[in-house]
Amino acid sequence: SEKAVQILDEKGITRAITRIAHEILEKNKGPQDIVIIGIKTRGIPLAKRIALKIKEFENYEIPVGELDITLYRDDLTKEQIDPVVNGSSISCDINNKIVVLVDDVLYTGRTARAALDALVDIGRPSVIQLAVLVDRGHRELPIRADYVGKNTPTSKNEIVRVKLSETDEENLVVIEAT
Ligand code: 3GP
Ligand code: 5GP
Ligand code: MG
Repeated sequence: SEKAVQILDEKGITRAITRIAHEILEKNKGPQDIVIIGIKTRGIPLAKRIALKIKEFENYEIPVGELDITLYRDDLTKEQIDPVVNGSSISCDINNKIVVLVDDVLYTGRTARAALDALVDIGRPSVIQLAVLVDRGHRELPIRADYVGKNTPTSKNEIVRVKLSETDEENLVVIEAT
């Protein structure tokens, strides 16, 4: 790959996840009634890592669910990409729960919006919050994250490559030019 700039190494990712776990506990005054839901590929290992940190801090097991949102495109131009929920998902009860959605990268906000749609179809959470490892900017909808590992302004022709040992056998985040 061309020029890649590393923005998080393994320790940086772990510190970000540790901080987010503390922030989730602080904002919600403890681990009760929280459900963590990872979005498709890399949101899922991140969700599990956050839940594991909370288990370490509080000896409390938070349920972790999964949501599969894929990109539906009617043609191949980026502007036509619309994220849609792919089949059924989420095995845990979200009624009256504090749902923390987790994704690796927040960009336009369209994936988060599709996730909100899916959640309100499934149940009626008391609160929905959003945690992301990287916020790269360029929102196209009124969506923001409650918990952010790293705010990283990008240009639209860059991509943020997130590698996690569960899916990629190493832990790092780099920005690449396309
Ligand atoms: P993820 O499934 O872990 O989220 O969107 C499919 C994959 O493509 C994502 O993996 C993400 O890592 C990667 N990706 C890289 N750049 C982009 C981008 O600009 N938009 C989207 N939607 N995905 C990207
Ligand atoms: P959004 O829907 O907010 O535009 O983008 C969020 C989703 O698209 C996330 O699930 C994320 O995986 C993916 N995405 C968008 N931009 C990037 C990026 O630069 N890098 C990575 N890894 N994923 C991205
Ligand atoms: Mg993602």
